[in-house]
Amino acid sequence: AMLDFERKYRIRGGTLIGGDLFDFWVGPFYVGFFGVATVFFAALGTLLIIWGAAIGPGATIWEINIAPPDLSYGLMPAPMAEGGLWQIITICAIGAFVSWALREVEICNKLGIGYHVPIAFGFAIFAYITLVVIRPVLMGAWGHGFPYGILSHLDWVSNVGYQHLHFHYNPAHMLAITFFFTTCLALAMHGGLILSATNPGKGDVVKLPEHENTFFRDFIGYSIGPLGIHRLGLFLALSAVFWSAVCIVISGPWWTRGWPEWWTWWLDLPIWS
Ligand code: BCL
Ligand code: UQ1
Repeated sequence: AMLDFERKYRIRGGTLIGGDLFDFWVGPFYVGFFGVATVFFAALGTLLIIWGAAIGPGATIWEINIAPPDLSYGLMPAPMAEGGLWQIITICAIGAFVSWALREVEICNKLGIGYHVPIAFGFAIFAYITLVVIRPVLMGAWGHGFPYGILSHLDWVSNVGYQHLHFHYNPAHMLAITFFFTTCLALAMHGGLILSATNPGKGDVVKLPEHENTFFRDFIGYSIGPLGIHRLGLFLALSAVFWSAVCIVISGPWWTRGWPEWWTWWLDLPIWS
């Protein structure tokens, strides 16, 4: 059944492409040109993954591995069974992710709200494109992309990590991890605070932002506020993904040695001598 506010907000327009052509809903889902595009790319990509799994060696889901072409292919298209499949699946993945983001934009347009959600998703897409397009292009071969497989992509992360001796010394990786962990801290505090205010216990009334602010002012002398915490949360989460993309795009294209060695700039500071 359609909720009354759904009926109210199901208005025409706000599409980026195709005018009224796909401007309709299927059940609860808005379709749009980009809904059709998402389904197309996702379905094609999934079928190609199933094909890749079928021609691959493994017998279980863990062994599925659709690898990028050998480094010797450089930035050329490769034969299907030798990485061409990976190349087309990558195109389908990017097509599906970008279409999904643009469908979010169309929904924002209909509602007259900001583009925060598609922009946030855009950061995740940017991290993925950094891994499978930007860094491989900068390094001159699609073979630097990561393989599509549950265990094989873990092996790739480990191998690329150890190629740089000790990836924890990568300063951008440090920042990314710190932002990921701080995001968890912020969401745990926020979730806890909201639930504490809205679940006062039997017979007591629900508490409002004044109580929330007062808790944190009593506790640490500062409250960022109920709107501020969401700005902070978005900033922390986007920063985590942004610095992730940075940490991998500088590993190889810019810094080719072990990451511990990068810190010699610190030991070389004139203040020590
Ligand atoms: Mg490390 C990367 C944390 C140890 C080597 N590492 C990362 C980062 C993150 C991290 C900062 C991955 C997140 C990311 O990119 O998000 N590493 C981390 C932590 C430790 C750690 C916390 C730890 O020890 C506690 N790393 C190590 C060790 C090294 C190492 C020391 C191995 C030996 N690490 C590497 C390497 C890499 C990382 C190499 C990276 O390449 C990676 C990185 O920075 O990549 C950018 C970004 C998010 C995405 C890319 C997801 C994109 C999602 C897309 C757009 C949408 C998908 C939709 C989906 C298919 C739909 C599904 C359908 C639904 C189910 C219906
Ligand atoms: C906070 O200050 C606040 O405003 C009242 C919230 O909104 C409900 C919160 O969820 C949190 C976690 C805080 C505290 C956060 C900081 C950074 C002081």
